[in-house]
Amino acid sequence: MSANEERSFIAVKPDGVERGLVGEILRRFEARGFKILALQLVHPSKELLGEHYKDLAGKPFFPKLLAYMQSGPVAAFVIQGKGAVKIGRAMLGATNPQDSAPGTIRADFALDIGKNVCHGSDSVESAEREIALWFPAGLKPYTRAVDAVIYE
Ligand code: RTP
Repeated sequence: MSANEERSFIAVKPDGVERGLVGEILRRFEARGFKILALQLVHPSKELLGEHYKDLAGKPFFPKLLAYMQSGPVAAFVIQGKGAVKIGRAMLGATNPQDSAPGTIRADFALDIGKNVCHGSDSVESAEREIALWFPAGLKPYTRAVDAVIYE
């Protein structure tokens, strides 16, 4: 896979869906130049979330996190493009919205860590794992003429 084809898994969490922020968040990634490679509204099972957040299983906030993530549908999507993982995280902002830099999604739309609107993969390896988990049927790559204008 070329550098321009790096992928990240992004999710708008139930609070973001409830607040009607899906379009705004997708818009930001599209405007930056990323290709939306997959897009789905998911009602995640406890099993899916247990796997997704398996590194956090021992944390005191884990049960609250699972309840939050099951409080409504999640808008799951995959972005593709140069620097997708690092730029994706930067665009979301720090995990705790109290620390997020102005202009990031969490700073612009959230106040509490337990209602921080969105998720983004933290490494290329995590992205691969999360994409396989949330899109088990696989992805269908497609070409975009505009890539010739976005990339040098
Ligand atoms: P995410 O996976 O959602 O992108 O967040 P992250 O990597 O930046 O942060 P992580 O430590 O993996 O935490 C996952 C999510 O758990 C919730 N959380 N609550 N102290 C708390 O109450 C607490 N700490 C974390 C947040 O929703 C965080 O995004």
